[in-house]
Amino acid sequence: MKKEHQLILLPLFAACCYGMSVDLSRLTGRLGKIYADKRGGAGNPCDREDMPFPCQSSDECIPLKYVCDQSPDCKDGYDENPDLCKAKDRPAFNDLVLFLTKEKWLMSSIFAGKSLASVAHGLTVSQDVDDFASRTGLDQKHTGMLNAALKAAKTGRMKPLIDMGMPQSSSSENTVKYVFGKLLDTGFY
Ligand SMILES: [Ca+2]
Repeated sequence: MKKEHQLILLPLFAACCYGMSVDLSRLTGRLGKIYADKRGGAGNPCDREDMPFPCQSSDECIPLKYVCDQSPDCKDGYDENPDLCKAKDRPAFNDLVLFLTKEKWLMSSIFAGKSLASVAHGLTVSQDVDDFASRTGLDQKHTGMLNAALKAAKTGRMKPLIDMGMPQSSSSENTVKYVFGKLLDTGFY
């Protein structure tokens, strides 16, 4: 992959989490999955280096710079899909799975009863908390907890998070602040 494409793909499909270095092979794997999901095959069907992004319901391929530039370039408009464009600024799905695995207290408190994959996917693509609650079926009580947790991270007062089970360690606090900060910066709360 050309270096210029790597530079564009980094912000588009991944965000580095809690000090992990960005692993391009992992990104490529993720792209492969996205492409496979989209067209039912394996790998990226767009083999021209200057037009590597596949539209969803046609054989069109477009340059990455046209993805999420607020102007539809694919006939089906997939390049401006709200989920896709939200995900480009969010931590990557795989990074969120690692985060939720490490911060188990989140899964047993706020996201109790939900699957790791559905929470990670919801956090990646949802426009905001209400959209997330609707996608994942989070009930009112737990949606309230999620709002309270995001508010706590926003104000920097971590007590509500500790009450929800967050370990009192700088490692957990920094990790949660980083990931929640990414959500706050992208309109999730
Ligand atoms: Ca576009």
